[in-house]
Amino acid sequence: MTIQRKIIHCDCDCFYAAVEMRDNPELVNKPIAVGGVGRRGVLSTCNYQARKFGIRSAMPTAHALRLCPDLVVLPGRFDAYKQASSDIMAIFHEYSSLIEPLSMDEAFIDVSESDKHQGSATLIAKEIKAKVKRQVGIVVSAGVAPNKFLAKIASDWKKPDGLFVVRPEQVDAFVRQLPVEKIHGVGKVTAGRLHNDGLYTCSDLRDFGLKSLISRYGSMGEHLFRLSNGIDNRPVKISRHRKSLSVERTFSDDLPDLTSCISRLESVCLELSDRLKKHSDRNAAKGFIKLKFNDFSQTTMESSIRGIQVSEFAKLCEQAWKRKKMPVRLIGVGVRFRSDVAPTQLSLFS
Ligand code: TTP
Ligand code: MG
Repeated sequence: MTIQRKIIHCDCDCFYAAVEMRDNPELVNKPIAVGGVGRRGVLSTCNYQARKFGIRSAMPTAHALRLCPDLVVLPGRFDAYKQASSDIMAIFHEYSSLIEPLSMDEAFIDVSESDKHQGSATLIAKEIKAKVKRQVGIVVSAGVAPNKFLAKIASDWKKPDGLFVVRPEQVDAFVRQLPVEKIHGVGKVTAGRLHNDGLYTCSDLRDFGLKSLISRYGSMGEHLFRLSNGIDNRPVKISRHRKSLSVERTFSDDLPDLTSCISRLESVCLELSDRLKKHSDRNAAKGFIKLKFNDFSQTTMESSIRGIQVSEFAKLCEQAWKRKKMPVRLIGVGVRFRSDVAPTQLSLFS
């Protein structure tokens, strides 16, 4: 049985390089890459200008420089990428609570239940693209389809700055012409075996038939048959492993100065420690504060903490406030958990 959903897959274009171009417009019309500059350095990614020279992720930097001697290679600023990533994910969360991040720059968003734009996933995807561009300054490519398999292929179809939609009635024709390499789980080795059997496209897989696929490829054969028919019932899974927890409060009147911010901090911290009780199995490693000023700009500060102590958040608050020294409309406090406790792993054994 085919379950019909409305899934959007979003993936940022040349993500690390895009953050670098956003923060330094001089780089915009140049071929740039992010990666190791040393003798054994490897590139994490490069912008689309650099791709014209054949430069790719995971390519040795020295090789890339031979292809394009003018390539600007930057060392990478992971805090900036993490910040951009969480800003982008926060925008996705405005459209659905069913979000499955796959990496820093990509996520599935299930909008089946959304009533925005009369439920048009295409219009929602357009709005998400525009909002991320406007608020974060990063270009996202999006794919819209009735399932995860096709949404992920669709987001890649028109990159960069792409939006590609596979409507339910188009699934059959779209899938038929797909090369087997596009199927989730088909790497070089499986593709080689399929080619040896004369199977190059999803249409070939269908014609080969379920029985023959299973006898040649075991359970993988069934997977191939299902996807080559455009059937993928995997739900969008919310990541169960929460990385942080925070509480935010917007004040009806702006807090005019630091003293008034600090006087409100205690009750926000109390709420945070209350919410943390549900996560007593986790260790908070870092505390952070977010201030949104009355011009809507915002800033965050974080540091290591031992428990939720108002005095520690007050110190962060002071540092953050001094960056702008303006009236504050919102205070957020939160913690980041240590990553070494992994409930998802433990549950495998329970
Ligand atoms: P991708 O989404 O795979 O690539 P991209 O965003 O740079 O480019 P595209 O437009 O094709 O989506 O990966 C996201 C980020 O992850 C990328 O900007 C850098 C990092 N990354 C690595 O560090 N090493 C790698 O080998 C790859 C593929 C990505
Ligand atoms: Mg990307």
